[in-house]
Amino acid sequence: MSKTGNLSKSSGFATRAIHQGHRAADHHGALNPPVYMSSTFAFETAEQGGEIFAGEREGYFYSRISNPTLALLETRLASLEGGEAAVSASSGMGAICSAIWALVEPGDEIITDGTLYGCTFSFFRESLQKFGITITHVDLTRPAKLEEAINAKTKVVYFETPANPNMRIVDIEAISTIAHTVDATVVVDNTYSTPYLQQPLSLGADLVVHSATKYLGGHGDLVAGAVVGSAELIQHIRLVGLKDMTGAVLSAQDANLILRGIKTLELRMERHCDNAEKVADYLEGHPRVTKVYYPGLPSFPQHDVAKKQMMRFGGMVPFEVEGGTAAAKRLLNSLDLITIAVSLGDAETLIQHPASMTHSTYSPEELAQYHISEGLIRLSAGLECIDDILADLDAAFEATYSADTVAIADRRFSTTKPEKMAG
Ligand code: 4LM
Repeated sequence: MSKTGNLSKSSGFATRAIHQGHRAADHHGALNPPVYMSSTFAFETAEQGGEIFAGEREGYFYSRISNPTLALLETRLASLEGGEAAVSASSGMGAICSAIWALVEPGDEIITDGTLYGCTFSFFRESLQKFGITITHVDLTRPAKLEEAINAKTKVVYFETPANPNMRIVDIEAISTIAHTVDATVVVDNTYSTPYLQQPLSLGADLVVHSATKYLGGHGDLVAGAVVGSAELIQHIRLVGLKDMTGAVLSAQDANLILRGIKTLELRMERHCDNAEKVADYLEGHPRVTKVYYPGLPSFPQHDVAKKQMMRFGGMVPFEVEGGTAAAKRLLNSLDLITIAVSLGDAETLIQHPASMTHSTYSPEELAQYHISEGLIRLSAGLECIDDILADLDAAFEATYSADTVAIADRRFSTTKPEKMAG
């Protein structure tokens, strides 16, 4: 709320997350803003409608272009990311596609890191390449590699940091500096960090994209996305990428749920980080765990870069266990409280197997090439009591590696198939 609804940049993160952009006096004193469930907006005269369409007068006219509830969410997200403007979308993929389609033309090149969310990877590799855009995967954890690859055709440099699913960290400042030598637009997917932990625009990136389905919404009850950046770029993405190319507009109901979600983003992220740190410590000390990929661990290879650009290290804890994929699946099946599901950033602790789920868009060769192990397990630390999360993991490890479980699983694997086939 706040009387003016327009807080200064020096106001704290949580204060802006709760108040920015809402002036109660404009809405009968309502503490919470009304939800504008309207696809279209009435004009008082034909002339007024024409002027609004021509951009000569401010006003709403159709919710695919803008809507007051979406506008409030966009104002708030822009403030939290430190951008001039934002545009919301009906999914993270809707946001990414709307931004990228608006930035490139046939003949252009996009450089991306090879580790990306599975559908972002297939969007670049399959969808965009069909339209004459070259996609070059470069190891962006090594800025010198970008220096070698970048050229006059490079229009976009795109990455996630931490990257889904293996937490590779890209130095946003170093990559942005190199990308700007050829005026490429730097796009960072900040879904894993949220603006509470990391603000890519302040480190030189041009655009931030989000799957708001995750931490921003925070409750697993909606699918949404957003792009944040300069007013000029966002206007172009709204009027070309979103309005004409994807039409991926967010519903006002879901925008309202995200507005509610981000009021508690700071509190939730602190708890996600607390729980993830404890899970990472537990896993690192477990004799059956062969690798833990958590940037907060001093053993993580890019711990220093993460420390430089992130306030804390997020809620995602990928790891590998002894016995590879078969043991990984047994572990998942042995859990009770922790839910087997894709997505992340919810109140519930979620766990999944990227090679067969979120990253099944990668071929086995691509998984190997881009450092995504076939046996990798990805845990999204929820908000439950940490003792209960650890107890569930403990019981599942016990069940997975007890001599009986292994023997039964092995017997089932080696006998049932041939018998069935013979019958
Ligand atoms: C998942 N992720 O990983 P929508 N960017 C990142 C993501 O992780 C995702 C998207 C964009 C998962 C979904 C099943 C870093 C999604 C795409 O799903 O379109 O909102 O976001 O489990």
